[in-house]
Amino acid sequence: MDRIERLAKEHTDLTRRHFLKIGSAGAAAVTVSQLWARENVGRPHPLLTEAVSKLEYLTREENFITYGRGNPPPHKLPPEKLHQVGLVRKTWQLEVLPDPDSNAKVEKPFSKEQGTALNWDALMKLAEKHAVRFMSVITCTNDRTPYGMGLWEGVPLREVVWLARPVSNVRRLFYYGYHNDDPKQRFQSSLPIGRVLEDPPGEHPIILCYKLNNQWLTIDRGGPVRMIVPDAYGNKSVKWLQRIMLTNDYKANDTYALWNNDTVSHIKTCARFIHTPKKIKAGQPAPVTGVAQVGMSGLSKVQYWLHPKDKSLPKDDPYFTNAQWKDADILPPPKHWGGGLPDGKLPEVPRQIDTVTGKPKHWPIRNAIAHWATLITAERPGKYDLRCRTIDANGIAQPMPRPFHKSGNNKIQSVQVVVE
Ligand SMILES: Nc1nc2c(c(=O)[nH]1)N[C@H]1C(S)=C(S)[C@@H](COP(=O)(O)O)O[C@H]1N2
Ligand SMILES: [Mo]
Repeated sequence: MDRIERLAKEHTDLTRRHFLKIGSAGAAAVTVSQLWARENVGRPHPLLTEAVSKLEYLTREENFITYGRGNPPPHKLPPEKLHQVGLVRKTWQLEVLPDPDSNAKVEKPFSKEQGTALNWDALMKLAEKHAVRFMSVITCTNDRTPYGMGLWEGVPLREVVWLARPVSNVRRLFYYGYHNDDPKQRFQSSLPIGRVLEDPPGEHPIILCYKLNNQWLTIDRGGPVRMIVPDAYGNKSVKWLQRIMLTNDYKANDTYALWNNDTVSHIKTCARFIHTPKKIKAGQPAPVTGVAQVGMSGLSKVQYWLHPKDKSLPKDDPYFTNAQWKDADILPPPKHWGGGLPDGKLPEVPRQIDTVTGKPKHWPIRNAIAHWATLITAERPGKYDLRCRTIDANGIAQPMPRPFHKSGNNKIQSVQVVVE
């Protein structure tokens, strides 16, 4: 057995034992994001151990962490209201207009007033020709935890932008969703037009997204249609999308910018624990699992460091660059992709999955996640701090010195392990 196989077996054994202990008390599936959410509020959950065997690469829709501002937030509106305000497929409309506060010129705007807004059928018509699918992670700039790892489907935004015939004075676009017709409740994001019109090699287009994990986008996820910006933090991926403005304004007029965030920050590479043992026996190996977020700088290694609490920490080395880090194993692509896909099988994802072999073209996938695992051992009883970090594809330790957490939360995580 190689190391990964042994680990997989260990996890199964561990899970089985745990199952026997808890009986059928709570066999609900727990996902990575839920575990993290619990940990964030300081309540580790007894199902943690069980969850290890339930790790799924793609997050099920219902297990995403949901964000949506508004009073009430759009996903809490009753069904009749959703119908009335264009938040069901039948009544949804998208406007693409020149910004009235700038001199942008657009020849064929999609406008409700002129009866030319883009509706669901028109979007589906575009989808027949232009639909793309890709896997990417949603993470909030301000949170340590990915909100969910999705397989998204949509029409590249540029297809609709070109149909609106922009002719001059367009440098950026900004966009927002339904907000109870109250400007104060509007959640807006913006993009440079250049990023919309083309993609760096290996990067995916920004899409008008209507499916997650091969199912229509639910209202919680921002349906019928949301923006998905695959290389940005979640705030660019506006939900309940209804209006896009083409503008000559050169500033990032994002709602998130007003809240002191760096809105053009790319996703950061970082590692987090999923399962760590509270207590282990001296000299005996114990399994640890985690997840790595693969950001703009890629991922080459996940590392961990077990440090006795009674030994002092190195001075003037807040990122522990001189510590005795050891390599963990980055898990290979899953056979079962999870996410509620039937049998865990992916539909065609030609951008990321080789259509002949059915395997990812690159691994790990950028702007996505990778699970990792390792066995830890300690000879001497006592209390230890277990930490994890990543080495990016440029060979640089992440987090690198970066006190600016408003550009994306990225810290070395530390948990306690007792050795008996
Ligand atoms: N309309 C709207 N879209 C929104 C938001 C919002 O408050 N309103 N929050 C954004 C932020 S800050 C994040 S992190 C993501 C979260 O996406 P999720 O709810 O699908 O996890 O949604 C983004 N899209
Ligand atoms: Mo966010």
